[in-house]
Amino acid sequence: MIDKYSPLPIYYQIEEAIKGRIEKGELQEGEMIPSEREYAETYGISRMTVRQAITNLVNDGYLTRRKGKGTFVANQKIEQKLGLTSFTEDMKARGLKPSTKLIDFQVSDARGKIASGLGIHPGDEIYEIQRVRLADNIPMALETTYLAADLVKGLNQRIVQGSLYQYVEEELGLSIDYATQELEASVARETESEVLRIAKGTPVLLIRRYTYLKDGRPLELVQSIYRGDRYKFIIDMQRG
Ligand code: 16G
Repeated sequence: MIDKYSPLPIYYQIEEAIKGRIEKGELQEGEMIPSEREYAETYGISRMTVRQAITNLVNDGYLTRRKGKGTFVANQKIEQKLGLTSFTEDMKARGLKPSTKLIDFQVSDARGKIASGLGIHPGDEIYEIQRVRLADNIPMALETTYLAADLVKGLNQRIVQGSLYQYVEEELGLSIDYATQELEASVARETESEVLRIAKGTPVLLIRRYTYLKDGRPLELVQSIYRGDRYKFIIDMQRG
């Protein structure tokens, strides 16, 4: 499989071979890969070369090293297209079971940026909801959602443990139309790391979404922390 006369560096060829096996499912998530020594012997190359290939795959998120144990195939990330979909829809479309752990549900008074973002007056009532979103029981994101109580009528704890978008569209008959979203790199703080079951300081994606209805009224402000080891967002772009 390795071509020593190829212009492609040997470490790169090894990298592609391992990646290929992961993509074909010959090496499964969580499976331990052969040791550097084994690879070196199989391919008749130096351990240094193998190490370089493995380090690159670790850096690219294909493999993870566990101290004193070995190198394993990393969990593959969920690829999410940036469309105006809900968490429930996204997970179902992937054949994963969505669930929600409600952390907080409060009715409070709108203040500052939240009031202006929701197009309401300071002091107007809002729902402030904090939810951990899980896929097949694995925590994926921590979401804090703000909604105007006057617009999203009758919301309760039970409803937000299911799909908020489904309630808004099917029960309230409102048409969700568009959103703007900001994406930023960040690291998990103490509370976030606990609920997402990741180490403190792990890279995460911070997303802010402002969603609007067809008539232009703001529906929600959402701040989410997505696990960087589980998620990648894909943006389609077109010129012109
Ligand atoms: C997604 C949205 C969030 C929305 C939620 C509704 C992002 C970054 N966020 O998580 O804005 O509130 O879906 O999901 O995509 P639900 O209908 O399952 O409650």
